[in-house]
Amino acid sequence: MPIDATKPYDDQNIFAKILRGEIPSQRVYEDEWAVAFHDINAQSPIHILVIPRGPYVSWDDFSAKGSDAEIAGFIRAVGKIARDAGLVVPGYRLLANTGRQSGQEVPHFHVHILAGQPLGPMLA
Ligand code: IU
Repeated sequence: MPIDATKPYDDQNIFAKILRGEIPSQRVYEDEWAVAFHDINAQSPIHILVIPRGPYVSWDDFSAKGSDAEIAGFIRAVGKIARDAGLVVPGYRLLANTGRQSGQEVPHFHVHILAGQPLGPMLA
């Protein structure tokens, strides 16, 4: 069920639980600002989700309320994860669904890193 991106943060959402280590995930990276893990329903051979440590519902929430340090730290982490995974030369796609019409399901801001095959047109 897609979420309303304007609703308050719910600290019982599944990614909050993953962040706190209450639910297992296949972590590939973590630092002060971000945690990354494999998507359980991968849409491409490489499908990594990157989440900020802070409590933000969506891209809208994060970009409006995140501190400059959190935003910079998060963006640098996304770049580093892709770089360290060797994705720069073959290429990769970043995706951040926001709210109902995008299909965002989990109400903790996340960026999808998709790679490992030709990804086709944007809305396919
Ligand atoms: P979305 O942008 O909110 O639609 O993406 C949520 C993603 O979270 C989606 O690709 C799911 O497969 C993924 N996911 C997950 O990796 N682990 C989970 O426990 C749940 C969803 I629930």
